[in-house]
Amino acid sequence: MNRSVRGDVVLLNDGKAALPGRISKAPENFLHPDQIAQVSTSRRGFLHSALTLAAGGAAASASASARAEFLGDPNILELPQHTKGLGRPVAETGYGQPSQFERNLQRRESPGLTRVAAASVSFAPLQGMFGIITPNGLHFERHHQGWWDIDPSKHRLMINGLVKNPLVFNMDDLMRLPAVSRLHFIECGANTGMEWGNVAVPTVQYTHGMLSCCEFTGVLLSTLLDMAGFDKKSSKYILAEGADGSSLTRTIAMDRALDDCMVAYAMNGEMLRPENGYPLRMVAPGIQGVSWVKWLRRIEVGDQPYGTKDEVIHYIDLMPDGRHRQYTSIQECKSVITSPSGGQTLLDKGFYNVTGLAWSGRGKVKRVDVSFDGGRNWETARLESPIQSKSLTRFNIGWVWNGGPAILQSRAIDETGYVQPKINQLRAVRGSRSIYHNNAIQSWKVAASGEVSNVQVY
Ligand SMILES: Nc1nc2c(c(=O)[nH]1)N[C@H]1C(S)=C(S)[C@@H](COP(=O)(O)O)O[C@H]1N2
Ligand SMILES: [Mo]
Repeated sequence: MNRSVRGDVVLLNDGKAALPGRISKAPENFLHPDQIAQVSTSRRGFLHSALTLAAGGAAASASASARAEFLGDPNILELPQHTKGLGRPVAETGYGQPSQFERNLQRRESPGLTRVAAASVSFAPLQGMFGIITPNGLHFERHHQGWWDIDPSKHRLMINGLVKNPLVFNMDDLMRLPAVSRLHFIECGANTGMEWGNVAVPTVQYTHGMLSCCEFTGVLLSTLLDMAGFDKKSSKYILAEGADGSSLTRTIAMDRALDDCMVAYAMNGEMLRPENGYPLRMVAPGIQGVSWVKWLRRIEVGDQPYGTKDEVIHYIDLMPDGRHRQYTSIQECKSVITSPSGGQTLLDKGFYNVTGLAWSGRGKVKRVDVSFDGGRNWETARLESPIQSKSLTRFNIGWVWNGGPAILQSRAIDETGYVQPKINQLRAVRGSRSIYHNNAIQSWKVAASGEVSNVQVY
């Protein structure tokens, strides 16, 4: 490499620092929520509209933000009202809201996916988020049968099955028990599922946005199972059941249940949001999202897997030989560059802080490598702290765009030594008819025009 990186400053061959380039935001950042419905729902139409919007956005930003002549810049010379006048007293609402200028950063339903009644999903806007914590209002949502705001005074959690003392807790009882707080990611098993085929979903919000990471507070499942006196010899599994109409029920192996699963009532310092399972949800670290049962009302201890509909019909992967993989729970090591990413446009040559997220359902992220040439050469990115087990890890790396075409990729390695695969390596084993557990390396192509798009590199 003909350059060196010191902190965030990239020094070129001549020892000068590269001027920072600018990025226009992904197309959905320009859309008003009402407009998204107007985007064509056909796959090709969606892609086309997204690219058209991206191009339009680039043109607009390029003219609006041409480098200001600092000399005579009225933003410096003229004292604005907010410097001269009285500010408002404390915020109007007791619960604060983001700046009005940030209101287009929203979780969104994919215009390319059809909502079937209340079976719905909204994606987190990863391209506009920082660090590793997902703000509660931007946490992705996935509901099989809609969401509810359940009265906590009426909510109960039952522990039954192979236990000496079946128990029923109300929320007050639960919240008096020894509590733990832990940082964990949740990823829907279907995240990045469209990429199994040849569908190029245009933005990182829709390729990877069924992913979030919060500090959860609650009671370890082992605490509850001990209180109920579970039968240590015969009990091998638990079944978690939700209180919504989807009859969502998932088997979790006892060793995992006892290891780090928890029954959580809080996320990021406040009670769970209704759409994320208020007042109680399962937190199953490293395991696919579907097992994080929301509105959790019952845990049954058993001696064999339960084979529920969400385990034998759904959440199975069709293999090339026609058989299905079942009980695939762990989210393997994965990463994605969140900026620059699909739908954004690089407006100038120069320095970019390339940033992204890495995670593993098996422990900590050990290393993230980034390539700017489609995987021929790799450089090691900086990992930001904290690096926690089964949590998101933020990575950053400096890059100078020379104005030519480039392909950006990230490849994560976890503490078990597992290396995130390329899409063709994954397809060689799993075929292309799966929906779930696609943890392949994501490629973003930067065109000479600066437009960034989703491509698959074999
Ligand atoms: N009771 C219940 N729990 C549920 C679901 C549901 O529909 N009902 N959806 C599951 C799925 S498929 C996922 S990916 C996660 C999504 O959690 P979130 O909506 O908090 O992001 O919740 C899981 N738990
Ligand atoms: Mo899911």
